[in-house]
Amino acid sequence: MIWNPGIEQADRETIRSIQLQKLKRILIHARDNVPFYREKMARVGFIPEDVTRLEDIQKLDFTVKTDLRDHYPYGLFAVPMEDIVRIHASSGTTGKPIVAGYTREDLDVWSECIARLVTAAGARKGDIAQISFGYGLFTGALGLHYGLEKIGAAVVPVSSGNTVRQVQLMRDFGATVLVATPSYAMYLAEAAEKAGAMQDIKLRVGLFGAEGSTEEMRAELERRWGIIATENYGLTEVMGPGVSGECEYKKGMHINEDHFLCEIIDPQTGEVLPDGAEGEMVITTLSKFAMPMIRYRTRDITRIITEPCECGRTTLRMEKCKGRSDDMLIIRGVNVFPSQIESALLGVTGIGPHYEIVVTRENYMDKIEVRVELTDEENLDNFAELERLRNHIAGRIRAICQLDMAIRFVSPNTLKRFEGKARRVTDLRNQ
Ligand code: DLL
Repeated sequence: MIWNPGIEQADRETIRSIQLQKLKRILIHARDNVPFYREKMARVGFIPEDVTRLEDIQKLDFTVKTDLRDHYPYGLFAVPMEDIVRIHASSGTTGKPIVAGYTREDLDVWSECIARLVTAAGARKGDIAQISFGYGLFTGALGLHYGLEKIGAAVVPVSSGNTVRQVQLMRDFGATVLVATPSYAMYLAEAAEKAGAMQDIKLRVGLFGAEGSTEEMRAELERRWGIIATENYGLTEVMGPGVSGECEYKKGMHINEDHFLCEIIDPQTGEVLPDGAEGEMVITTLSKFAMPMIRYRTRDITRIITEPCECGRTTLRMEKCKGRSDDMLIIRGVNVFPSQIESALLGVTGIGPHYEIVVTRENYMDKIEVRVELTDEENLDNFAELERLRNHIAGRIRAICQLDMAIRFVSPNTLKRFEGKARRVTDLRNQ
């Protein structure tokens, strides 16, 4: 089922003309109402009324996270405060939070974007959707909440935490859709298995997102829950979830192109790359009136897929994110994304799906240790088996990352579990 065939199956020319018309409108709105954008445009003599092609936007500089921090909290809002009806924020790891405001129309657009994506993933009227994202300033929970209600699903706003009770509610309420981060979905699966509840759970679809996960992690989640696990993408700065999401074919995330104009750039040089090339995603919001974002650098590394999708939607897709450019580890000069290590680990028999990566520096040499849980406690004393497993894992990692990493085995259920976004990397090199 396609929620909005008029847009999701429009021909490319129609999409581009909608984008152009909306781009012009939002650029004018940004210039007229946000001094930051007015100055940005004035510096290069940019006149929104003169825009005739989508590519004209390349004349403008990028907007970056520090621009939002510098204008904390409301300095990039483009409407009077009385027109703002919702405020969200993302905590970030350092510094001031990133704040996002929404007008009533922005909220309607948000629900529409989510309605399309959850429908594409297979959610329907009649589904019971357990939302296990944390409710609060985080955009994930309320974003999915209103979009799922819009399609007629019954939303169960459980929020995150209290994992044992989550499993009980999932069983008792008959949840058919689970909304969570992939890492929390994995933790919940373990809890459901431990409680012997799996056979009574009716989940059908997983709507996962807010953090990266590999195909191997997806396969593990699908196997454990017996579901189809889909992924969606977004960020607070431009809306929250709702930018893009997978359909049932799981071949990239369909972009809501009438609301987001996406470019891929070389993260080093800022040069715009052709469709298909890997680089950093840059997003311009085409419909967000409270806080337009013009050429926002997401730091997320992905590529745009233009080949038609079997589902019949004509929208461009973005590939699963490889990681964030600022998550990339440089180990003895070699670039490594944590997602590559995850790919190497998942699916290895004898270890669980949780892991931690610890980076240190000794005598000017970077050292990286990967900690994994054994599934069988008894193997901790089986030297021969541990050596075999260690060599096997180290070999898989070497093949993918071209690096040697130390592998440390720990007892089952001892690594940290996450209820929201997982933090798997500890980099102690600068301490
Ligand atoms: O995580 C919005 C969201 C909520 C998306 C729920 C999907 C589902 P922030 O907290 O601002 O917003 O974090 C945004 O999270 O720039 C990516 O680095 C990362 N991220 C989000 N979705 C994915 C994904 C929400 N599917 C940041 N794959 C983004 C990889 C993702 N990374």
